[in-house]
Amino acid sequence: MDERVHPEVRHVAADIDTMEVRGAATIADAVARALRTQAEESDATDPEAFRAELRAAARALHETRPTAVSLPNALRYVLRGMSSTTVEGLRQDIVTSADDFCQRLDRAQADLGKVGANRLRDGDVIMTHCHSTDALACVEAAVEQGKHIEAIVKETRPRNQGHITAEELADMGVPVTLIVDSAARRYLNDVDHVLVGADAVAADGSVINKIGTSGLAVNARDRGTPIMVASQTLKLHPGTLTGHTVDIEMRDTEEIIDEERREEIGSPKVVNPAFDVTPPRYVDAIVTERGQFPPESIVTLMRELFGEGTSEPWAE
Ligand code: RUB
Repeated sequence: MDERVHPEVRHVAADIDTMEVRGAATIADAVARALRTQAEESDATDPEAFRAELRAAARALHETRPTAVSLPNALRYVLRGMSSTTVEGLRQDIVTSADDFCQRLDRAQADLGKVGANRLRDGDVIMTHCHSTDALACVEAAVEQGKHIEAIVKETRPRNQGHITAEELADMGVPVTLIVDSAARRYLNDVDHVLVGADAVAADGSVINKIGTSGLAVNARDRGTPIMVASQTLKLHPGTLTGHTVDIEMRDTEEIIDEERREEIGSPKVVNPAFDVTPPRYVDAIVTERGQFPPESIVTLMRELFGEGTSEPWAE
């Protein structure tokens, strides 16, 4: 790694890589704070060296995981704050834009939660997949409105993020039933809403989220169960406006099976994609802090927010 990258930033990058820090919004918050640290600790003596150091830190953070677009969107937001002509000025620019970003993130999640809560009725049962802070914000807001919500939580192999969801729902006072992923279809009849988050939303309204989301959505559509995606606008993928596709992360196969067991069962090839793509026709609503959108109209919001495309300010 580039030697200009501060040890604390390396630490954050390693935590994202190993999923100690995970989930699109949490990753975005962590990288914004990491750039703030890099700026505060920088001993660059001229503005160009300072800018180059910040770009190096951003690249190190960007290389960790490829799918959650909140990560590059966060880097872009913070780096674009640099407008001063002195090192001290630039340092303050980064501190201000990182703080502003983290505050906006929190506010967006709270606002999104209120929109999502309006879709939930008293007595509703939701089914969740993985762990999404945006999705849980909707449940939390509904509970705060006095609604009784129950949840069927998919465990989400191989990393079992469903356990985190179960724990956080229990803390909100929501009764939880934990199921293995393959039991989802069986229990969809008991469910009023499938509620998931997003790592990225493409210009055509496709939702990129934890592997298994698309199968759940297809099954839910078959059963007539509405599928709600909680996704603050930070997850909108600007590159898809200009024809880029979203890179799906392939993770270590040891997350699924260890080497010894794999050999015992005849050394099959093992693949471990972390995310999948749910086409817009299986999504009923994308809930953002700007209101809810049918997936087909998300492109209008993207154009408003990003224009026709973006460049990467951390590129050399
Ligand atoms: C997390 C995941 C979450 C989204 C949204 O995957 O797929 O649904 O990131 O989360 P992983 P949030 O565990 O591999 O990071 O709403 O918190 O941004």
